[in-house]
Amino acid sequence: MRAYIYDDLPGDQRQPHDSGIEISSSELERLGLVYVNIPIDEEGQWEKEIDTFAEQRGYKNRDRITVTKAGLGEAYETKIKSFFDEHLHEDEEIRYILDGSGYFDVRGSGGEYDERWIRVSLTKGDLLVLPAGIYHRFTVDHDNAITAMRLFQDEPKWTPYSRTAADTDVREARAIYLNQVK
Ligand code: KMT
Ligand code: NI
Repeated sequence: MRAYIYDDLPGDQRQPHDSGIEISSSELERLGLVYVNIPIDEEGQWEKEIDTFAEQRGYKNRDRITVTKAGLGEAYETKIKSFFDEHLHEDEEIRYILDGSGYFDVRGSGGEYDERWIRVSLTKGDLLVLPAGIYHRFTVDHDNAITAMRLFQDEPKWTPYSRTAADTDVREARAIYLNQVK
């Protein structure tokens, strides 16, 4: 995992867009992100560690998602553009990277990087929890391949509320989130 300010320059979303400004783990924590690394070992110890983490945080369900150019064919470019639309959810978004790599961009809120995109680069073994109500987006990187485990609290509530919709900014999850980062 590495986190840095997105450079906001035009160009393919899959490029690093690395401004060179590093973001500390304490700033990520302030924004409500939770990050851990659980190396994927051949003995399968990682699965026990995921079970423990899930139990501690009350994640009862899980599935796997694979996003690859080869797997999605014609739909690929459309799919990755849809993941890259700025949105929020009313629940946490939890991703454990099983293979490949990708970027989660989260909006800075308050502090030095208010409203800047913070790019969190994830590779195999990284587990990231985005808090409910945080604006974010996702993209694969130039390798065009990621497989992730998605964990859920109860019933998966996957609805992405796009920031472009008039009522997203006034959702309760957004208000609760903003109160937490203040
Ligand atoms: C999401 O919600 O943006 C995704 O699940 C993207 C693929 S998982 C790394
Ligand atoms: Ni999302």
